[in-house]
Amino acid sequence: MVHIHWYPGHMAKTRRIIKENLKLVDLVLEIIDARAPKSTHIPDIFELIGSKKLILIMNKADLADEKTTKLWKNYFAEKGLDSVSVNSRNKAGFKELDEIMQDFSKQTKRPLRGIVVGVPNVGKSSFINQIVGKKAAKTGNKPGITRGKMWLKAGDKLELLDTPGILWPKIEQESIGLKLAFLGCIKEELLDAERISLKLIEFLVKKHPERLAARYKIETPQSPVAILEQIAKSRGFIISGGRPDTLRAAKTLLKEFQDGKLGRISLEEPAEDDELILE
Ligand SMILES: Nc1nc2c(ncn2[C@@H]2O[C@H](COP(=O)(O)OP(=O)(O)OP(=O)(O)O)[C@@H](O)[C@H]2O)c(=O)[nH]1
Ligand SMILES: [Mg+2]
Repeated sequence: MVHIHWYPGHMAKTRRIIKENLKLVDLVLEIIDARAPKSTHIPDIFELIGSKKLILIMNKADLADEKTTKLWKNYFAEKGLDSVSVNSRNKAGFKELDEIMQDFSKQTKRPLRGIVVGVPNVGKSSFINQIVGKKAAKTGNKPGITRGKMWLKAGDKLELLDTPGILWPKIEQESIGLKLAFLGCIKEELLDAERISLKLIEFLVKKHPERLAARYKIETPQSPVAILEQIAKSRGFIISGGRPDTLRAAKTLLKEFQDGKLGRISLEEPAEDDELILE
């Protein structure tokens, strides 16, 4: 099991901020990672936002398998939920989001007010920067960078509140915890990088052995531990006594996976598991 100790104080504060600001907003933009739309989704979002309009933003779509992202879009549509796939680095997909918001804004006679929520590191700040059109919110590749709160103007039709990432209380399934770890949504200090990377290797061997082999110039029909050692050796990560530095290899693999260096890879498909609690 992935043992993660969340920060209950910080989390309760985030939830309180969101609840306090909900009465001010017309819609909630939940940023999720397109590579794992289920696992990066806040499980009890509706408990938190009540009947506010929700739009699911599948961010980092450039790193996910395109076909799988389409399956997710259909899946959400079947549940009656609006979703868009976007890339917050180059603004791809933002036009479709604009259209959804235009449609929705016909109901109000003033600029829409929205709130952006999501688990750590899914790209909330990057998304806001793109939609606001200038470097407004701080971004970084480590979870938990955003702290305070602020309202930002996104053109004359929308105003957004940036919030810290929500940390949710329990990861009830090990697979969800693992995917969050693979995607960098959990603070590195809280993780056993080697153990997580062995799980990632298991997944890659099953689904994309050729990519693992090609990137690290290794043979894949081996145990995950042997593969991790091979990665260390092929990168020249050696510690005293000539032993492979598997911790460094583990961190490298995780980082490179997160950055899409192994290609576009989705971690889950809607058909695999229908336990997504969206209603
Ligand atoms: N490839 C790709 N990378 C992205 C995208 N959006 C964000 N990133 C990267 O993901 C990392 C995290 O982005 P942030 O915008 O800081 O994420 P956040 O959700 O605000 O993170 P916290 O505030 O720490 O919870 C950064 O390295 C971004 O450059 C995207 O659409 N595609
Ligand atoms: Mg942020």
